[in-house]
Amino acid sequence: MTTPDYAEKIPNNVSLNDDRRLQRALESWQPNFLSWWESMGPTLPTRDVYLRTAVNVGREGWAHFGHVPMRDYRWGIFLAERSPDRRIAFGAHKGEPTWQKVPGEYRAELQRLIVIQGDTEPASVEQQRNLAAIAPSLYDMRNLFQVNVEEGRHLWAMVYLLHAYFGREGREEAEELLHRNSGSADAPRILGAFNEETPDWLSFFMFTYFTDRDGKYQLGTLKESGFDPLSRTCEFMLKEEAHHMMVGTTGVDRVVERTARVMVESDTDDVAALGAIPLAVIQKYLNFHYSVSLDLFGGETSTNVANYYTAGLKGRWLEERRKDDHTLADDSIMVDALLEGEIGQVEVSALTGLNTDLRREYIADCESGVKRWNRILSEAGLPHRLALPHVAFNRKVGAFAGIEASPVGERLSAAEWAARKGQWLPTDTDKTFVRSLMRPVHERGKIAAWLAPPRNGINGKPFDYDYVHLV
Ligand code: BYC
Repeated sequence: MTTPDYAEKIPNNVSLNDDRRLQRALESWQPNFLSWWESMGPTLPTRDVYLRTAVNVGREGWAHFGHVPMRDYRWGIFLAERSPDRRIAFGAHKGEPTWQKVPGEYRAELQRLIVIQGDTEPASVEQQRNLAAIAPSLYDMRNLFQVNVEEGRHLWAMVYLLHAYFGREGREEAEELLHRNSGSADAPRILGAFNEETPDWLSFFMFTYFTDRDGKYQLGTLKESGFDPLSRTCEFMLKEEAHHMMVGTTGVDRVVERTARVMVESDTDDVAALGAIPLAVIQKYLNFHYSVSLDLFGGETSTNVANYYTAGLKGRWLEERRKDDHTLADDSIMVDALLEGEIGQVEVSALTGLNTDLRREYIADCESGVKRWNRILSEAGLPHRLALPHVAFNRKVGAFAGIEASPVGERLSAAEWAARKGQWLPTDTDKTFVRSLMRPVHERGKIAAWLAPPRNGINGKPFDYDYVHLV
């Protein structure tokens, strides 16, 4: 393990210097990455931004904060420290030493998992590229850019694995990661949620709450991988991911807080005319982002996931804390299913139900967000509450992809759905309204009227710090 050297072209702690071929390959990918960043990354020109840059992987002092021109941000390759005695914790290879190279028989599956993970990272940067121009404060703009540069670094993390361990095919896949684009008709991103738009800041906060949280859970399962370089990469990515979670959680907090305040002060639910976002609109955005994020966990039953687990490639959330045999060959699980057209549950083998297992961990985490937003409402003395919609609501992947259901889980005909979906999902009118609030507030210490200021600034700095210098 080496300490990253920032004098190098690609800062890294993987001794890139010792492998000239790999170093050259990555150095030739670097300009392509930068030209992707220029053409698909943030559109608002800035002079510099107060950014966190990873400088080490230890528990303390792993990041440095300072104003940097965004193009000069040092996207590096960082793997968590290696534990020499680490053993595979699950599946058919349980107890064997973890792999330092790709096992030939699992090459295709591992590559696929890494490509899917890698594909989401630049996708989110593309989705968020126009948001800075309508940022509600310099603090928020800085957080957006922090998330963006770190998603760029997470792309580097996956590209490093592809280049270092998957030969020519890996290098080709690394190129493809820059060619597919979010929402493109010809070459879209792989997973559904990453082709949706993020046209406003309410969407951004919901995305960083719900979709980034899928990232947290998927990275958590890949951190368990028997392929040690993947595990160590994901471990370090999760460290950065905590900030993205904070942006989403406190972002929605602050929207709800502001709305609640206007509702109480003016004694009305109809806060749109007063420049705040009505709770009903917040609920619709929540419904949308939660349901498309549920799709990211794949089908309720999946032979892919059973194979990944048995092969030791992708574990469960907090695998080592689970009290079972970690092979699951004889276990079963109840999963959501459509039973003779009705929404119900069916018992399946625990292995094929692993996507459901992970989705349930995720749902429990999402419930904690809703609880905190409801606490804000209750502390404001309001009886209104937000809620997660039913798992069958607005699903495009898995058991409920072929049916329609209301947020409380009643089955609906296609005609009922078409007539009522505007009550539950953002309509064009809602989107236009939210968009109308997105007037940029780019002056130091100021904030848009639809959002409460944050309780804390970044790295101990106050809210009115000069987080971003515009050109
Ligand atoms: N959209 O067997 P099934 C993040 C495909 S987010 C389109 O049930 P499986 C981040 C599926 O690929 C985390 N297609 O699926 C967040 C399969 O295709 P094939 C990203 C979908 O394989 C914010 C077929 O449908 N990381 O990091 O068990 C900002 C049958 O499905 C979708 C990962 O996802 C969909 N939503 O599970 C930045 C981890 N869902 O085989 C970053 C790696 C499924 O028939 N990926 N399909 O061609 C995986 O572990 C799995 O591939 C999935 C799917 C969990 C995604």
